[in-house]
Amino acid sequence: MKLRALILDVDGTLADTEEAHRCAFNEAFQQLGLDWNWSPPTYAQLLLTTGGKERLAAHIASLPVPPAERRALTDRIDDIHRAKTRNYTRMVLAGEVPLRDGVARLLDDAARSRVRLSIATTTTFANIEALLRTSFGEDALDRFAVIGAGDQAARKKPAPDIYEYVLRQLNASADECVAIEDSANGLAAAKAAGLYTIVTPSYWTRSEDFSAADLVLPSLGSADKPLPSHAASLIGSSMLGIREIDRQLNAVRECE
Ligand code: XBP
Ligand code: MG
Repeated sequence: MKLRALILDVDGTLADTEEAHRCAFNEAFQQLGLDWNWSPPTYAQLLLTTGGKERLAAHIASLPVPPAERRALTDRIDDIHRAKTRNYTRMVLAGEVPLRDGVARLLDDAARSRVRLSIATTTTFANIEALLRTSFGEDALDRFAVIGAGDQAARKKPAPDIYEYVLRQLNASADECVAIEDSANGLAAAKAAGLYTIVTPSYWTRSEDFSAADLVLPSLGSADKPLPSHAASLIGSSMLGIREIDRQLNAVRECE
């Protein structure tokens, strides 16, 4: 079975973005005169709801307010989210959200190995564009055969919709592709789509349950920051590259 494509999650996988998202939300609340402030523990809980707009709705649903006020706040979700996205993209474009370790190396390796790159994320396209262009330059989007983002999926992760959309656009079957994720919601979505799934937990998801993952590594590893020996022993290398992913995928597919 030849590995044909990688399907990469964005938030927490390409970059540890959620602290910037949290600050962007709080800045939007101030800009719009809302007396909300999401602390890290509150945000960690809210992160279990994927999608910024859905997260806002979950927060509003938790507020002890009269129905009329709840409806009025709900009507403002799109405006709040637009302000938050402006704040977030400003932070990303200012270089405040670096890629995670080994991401740039793996993408280069995929290009050399003629393995297509794609994205399956809950976040908005504007956020992806800002992160990719800041990280890889103006033509960064051209490196990806398919980008599946945000509202393109009827149901957000943990539903498989966005992964199924990307597989259709790739015209590839799940058993020829590998997903890379950071969260339990993302893992559930990728597995429900039938994908071999590698998880590199992020700061915000490190205590989640990844028992359904095919492989869990602390990061992708790089020359500067090689994987620790226990993780390296799982893949026979101090860095996860296309060769290692291909080997892992075939070891599983040959047993099926
Ligand atoms: C993580 C999410 C997103 C971000 C916020 O997406 O759930 O909602 O937290 O981005 P990923 P938006 O699938 O990449 O891990 O406010 O644009 O939704
Ligand atoms: Mg993620």
